[in-house]
Amino acid sequence: MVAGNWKMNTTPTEGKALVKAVMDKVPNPSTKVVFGVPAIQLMEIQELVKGHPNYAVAAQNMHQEESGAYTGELSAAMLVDAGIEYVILGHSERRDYAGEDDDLINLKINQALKHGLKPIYCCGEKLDIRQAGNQEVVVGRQIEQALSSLEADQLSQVVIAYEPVWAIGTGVTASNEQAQQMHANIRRMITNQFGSEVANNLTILYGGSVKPNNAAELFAEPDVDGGLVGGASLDADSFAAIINAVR
Ligand code: G2H
Repeated sequence: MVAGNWKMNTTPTEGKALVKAVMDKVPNPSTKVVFGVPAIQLMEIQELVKGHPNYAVAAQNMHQEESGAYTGELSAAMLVDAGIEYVILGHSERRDYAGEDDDLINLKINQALKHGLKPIYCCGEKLDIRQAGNQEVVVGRQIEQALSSLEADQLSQVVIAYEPVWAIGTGVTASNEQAQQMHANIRRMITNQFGSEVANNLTILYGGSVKPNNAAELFAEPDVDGGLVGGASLDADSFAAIINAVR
């Protein structure tokens, strides 16, 4: 899978043009391609990808409650009714700017799954944690808190994105070995908790400065099943090249 996370970029006009350009360049991707678009564009972009087997849309966030007095929020039911297939949850920017933690993200994941919406759950360590060599403990704890209450069959609907915070938007990418090591560790954790069938079928994306010039190498690692792409998903040529880097 290759998922683009546009973050707070593109106007609706620019967003439509970007999706059309990507779909023109890669009419039949060999992998699932997801556009993570700003809320205001969800329905229009969904119309553009509707009916295509390998293109889908993700919301960038969602509220954990059914409905009610939560000004500015989107519910899982709204997203599903609009035809949206995925929702990005727990991105480090939301952890930082909106104070989201894994207990809250766990509620959101459960709410998404209850409505048949597939969460793309983001985890990853900050630089000081990596420098202290504690990344596996910290990411392990994040995953345990966010996913522990799920049943094994629900895991088939979940995508995990490992995004080391020090690599996000910085131009610094984790080395192939660092990505592979963490992805293998995540798969091991999922094996222990949910069994090897669930773990082997799980999609684990790498995120953090994925670019056309590093995507193929990262995706060639055995436990890297694709990418969650920020900056490079905003340019049709770059995003198309990253999609085509999936083998
Ligand atoms: C990480 C990534 C997309 P970028 O946030 O989620 O962004 O590719 O710009 O580092």
